[in-house]
Amino acid sequence: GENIDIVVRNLRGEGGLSVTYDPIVLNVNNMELKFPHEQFIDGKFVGSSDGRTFQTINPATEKPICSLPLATVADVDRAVRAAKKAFERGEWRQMSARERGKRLYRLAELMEEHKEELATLESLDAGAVYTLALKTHVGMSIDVWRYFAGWCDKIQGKTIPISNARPNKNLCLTVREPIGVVGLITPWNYPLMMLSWKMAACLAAGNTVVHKPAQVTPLTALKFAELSVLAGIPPGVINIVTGSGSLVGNRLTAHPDVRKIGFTGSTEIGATVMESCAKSNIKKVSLELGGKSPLIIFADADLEKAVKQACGAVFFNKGENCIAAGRVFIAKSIHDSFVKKLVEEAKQYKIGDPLDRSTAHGPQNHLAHLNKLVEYVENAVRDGAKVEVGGKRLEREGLFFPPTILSNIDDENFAASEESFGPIMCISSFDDDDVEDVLRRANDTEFGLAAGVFTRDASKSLRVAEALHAGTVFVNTYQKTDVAAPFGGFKQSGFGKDMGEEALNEYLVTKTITIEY
Ligand code: TAP
Repeated sequence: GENIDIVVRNLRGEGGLSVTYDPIVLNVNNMELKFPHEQFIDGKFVGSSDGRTFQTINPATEKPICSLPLATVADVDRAVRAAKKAFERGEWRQMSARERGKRLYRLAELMEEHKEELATLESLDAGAVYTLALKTHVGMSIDVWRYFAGWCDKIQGKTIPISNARPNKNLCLTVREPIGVVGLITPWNYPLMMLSWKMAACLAAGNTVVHKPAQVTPLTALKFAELSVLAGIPPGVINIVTGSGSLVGNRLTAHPDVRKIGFTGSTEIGATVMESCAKSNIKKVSLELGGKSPLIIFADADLEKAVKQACGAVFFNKGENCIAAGRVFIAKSIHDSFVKKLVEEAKQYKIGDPLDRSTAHGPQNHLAHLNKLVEYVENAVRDGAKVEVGGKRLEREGLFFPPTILSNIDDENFAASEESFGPIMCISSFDDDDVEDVLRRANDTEFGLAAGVFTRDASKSLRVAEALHAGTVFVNTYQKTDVAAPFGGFKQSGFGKDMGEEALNEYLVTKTITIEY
């Protein structure tokens, strides 16, 4: 490709910031889309140490978009060295917290200016429906950068009354400090948003970072890296390595100079990450893992709303959604009519090209995932599930799997406990009057990410919300997350929060200073 030099001159009157790279240029979605396709280390876009590459695929066409460097252990080590230097000796550490905040605000502004490009890229690389990508994948990313930009100069310690060493006196205070080099490892379902949820809090706290996006969806992270240069984030503060989890991710978790890992992904890999963090150098770690979130619909719910929300709870982002309602419990007295309405609603989702403005349901993220969904339905049916609608790959170009509804899922069914991470609603029924029993079944899972309840009875909703073992409970709504509200799981859904003030704790350490006078 051609070499381009982007200079932002009108950015609050400041100019001179530029970034040079070898771009991929596509004419797509009524725009010229330019983006880097190399990894980003120490402020520069570079290839891998051994020159090897891999391709990233557009799931709507199954055709390659471009090739990227397949990072090596040497690349990770180089990125960690850059991050360490930036943390220990760079401008980042010297600048005031308020200045750090200004640059993060500027980054959010640049993301806003480039949101159509970012959303188009997310659509091409992850199969995200463009309209949803604008609002959620990119929109919520921008929000989270703004939210944490505002925290930078509000991170403060305490003055604590301790007993005095008489006749002298003592003053005790705490200071909240960044940890150092942080490794971030994220999945493919919301590539830019998962990066942003973690990295915004991490940088607001003053750390430096090496990020590994999922290998199947690396592109928005690289476009983001380009914008970070234009926002004035110094070299080495953000590094993005593109490669596999088993090699690059594993090296990050084991690296002796990385002091914290923020991980989002499966429970299985989360366990190996935690083990590697423990064995290498007792890294601090936070894990956002799998879920099988129960949604309970009581007979006294606003049923029209509950139908729409239950479908959204499962089919949002083609089900590639960590808090997707993995199990829907419906009161027996309304079960049959409610399922009928759900099926009607599921059939209305317009399936097609994710860039088409009228599409509601795009292709699944990548082939291996789609194949797992096909197998998931087969296993559920083997265990007694009834397919109400969908259930098979669509015969058309692209990785399309329709909104699917399975009923008659009893507690022993494979689909009662396994996460699908796709657009598959798993329905079980319960006795209207036995609230205790449905709560027991809803909590009978090793996951605890989210849960939901629909009822018009206010005290029932509060009793149920209190009894559900999940990090987030929705009442008469679902899917309503916000950058200001802490988000994260219980049990094997992991620990440590993203978003909200609490997320800062994941990226800070507290120093106690005691003075005698
Ligand atoms: P994973 O297979 O766990 O992958 C997540 C990330 O970890 C990827 O970047 C992956 O790299 C990397 N990785 C793989 N092996 C590794 C290792 N040995 N050491 C370090 N890193 C390694 O998950 P997935 O299938 O991509 O994502 C789906 C899962 O994520 C679901 O279970 C879902 O529930 C969960 N999820 C949870 C949340 C929250 S907030 N709790 C949000 C989204 C998703 P590569 O894949 O590139 O090789």
